[in-house]
Amino acid sequence: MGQPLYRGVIERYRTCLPVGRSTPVITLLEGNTPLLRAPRLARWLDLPEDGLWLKVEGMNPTGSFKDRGMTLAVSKALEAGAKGVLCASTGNTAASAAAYAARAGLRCAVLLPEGGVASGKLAAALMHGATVLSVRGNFDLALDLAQKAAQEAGWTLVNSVNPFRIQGQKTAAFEVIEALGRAPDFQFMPVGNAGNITAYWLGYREWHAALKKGLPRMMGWQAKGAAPLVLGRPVARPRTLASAIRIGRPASWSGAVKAKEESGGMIGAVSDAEIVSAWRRLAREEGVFCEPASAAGLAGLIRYAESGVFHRMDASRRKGVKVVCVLTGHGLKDPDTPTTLPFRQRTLEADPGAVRRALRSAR
Ligand code: AN7
Repeated sequence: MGQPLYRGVIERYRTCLPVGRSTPVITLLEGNTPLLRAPRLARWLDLPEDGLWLKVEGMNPTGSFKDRGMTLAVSKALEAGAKGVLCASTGNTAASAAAYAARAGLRCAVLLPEGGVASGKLAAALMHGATVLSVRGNFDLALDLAQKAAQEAGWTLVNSVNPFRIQGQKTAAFEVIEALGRAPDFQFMPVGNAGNITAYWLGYREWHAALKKGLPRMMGWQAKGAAPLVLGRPVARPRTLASAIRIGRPASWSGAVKAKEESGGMIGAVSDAEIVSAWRRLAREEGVFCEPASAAGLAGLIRYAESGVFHRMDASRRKGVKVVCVLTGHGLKDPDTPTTLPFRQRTLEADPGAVRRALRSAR
């Protein structure tokens, strides 16, 4: 006999989640994502070869970490007899909500900032049959609208202000610990609405409470033009090329601050240029294509490493250091942003000589 079949995060972590025997389990087999070593980047950053690990959340069924929380939020909504589920989203939450609602046979409506959602995410929401509402305004305004509308219509809000979302998403921390055999020393990740950093910290703390083992320092990164947690105040008009984290008033503000403070971590801001550079480097050197927002965490790690922190660690400590970088979403969700970069793509005559000449000058 082989291993028992994997049945998604609710069944895998049932005893740690708020589900009962009668809760219907709506799953697309989310979770169980790879923790992938990144030896080239590690070497470059003065980390040991097995010191840098990528949590590849783009491998979830709808291409982002949102599925971990959505399996629980939609299962609980169905259990409670919801009329429908509703969310505001920069794209990934919408794609995930739409897919799980389809699976559950529930109605779904998504409020998106008009023109601010990557095409793969919009395509998914439409394909899964969600009612797609493009709001003339940014994500923060869409979230206000979604909260009011959910209350009025008696639909369930499945943004991360829904506590079941955070509960489901904490399972990623459990997986990291299982894969490494312990908690990492540092975890770098992007921060937008701040649900994910809140959820990881919850997961790490629960594990710590049970086993009294170590905790990571939580290193969260926002885009410079959308960095309310770094500025200490909301940003009215958030701007960044990383559309997923174009958020000016994070709903889980206090959760992010708590994660940072309790873990001895930090929340910093990286420029779009740093995000793009990290994003391309990851794709070229490690073969992992994430979406731009996901690269904000890696850009933060590069910034942190370049400040010499790892270099200055004494050799014995550095040898055992474990850094996790969470890659929250798949690059294929946002196929348009790469086309804005100055890549060279040549068109040839259908002629063997032309191909031969082109290969001679290939890198
Ligand atoms: C790829 O989909 O907010 O700090 O509406 O899609 O938990 O918000 C997406 C956020 C990071 C930030 N990376 O996570 C939405 C939405 C990706 C994302 C974040 C998002 P949070």
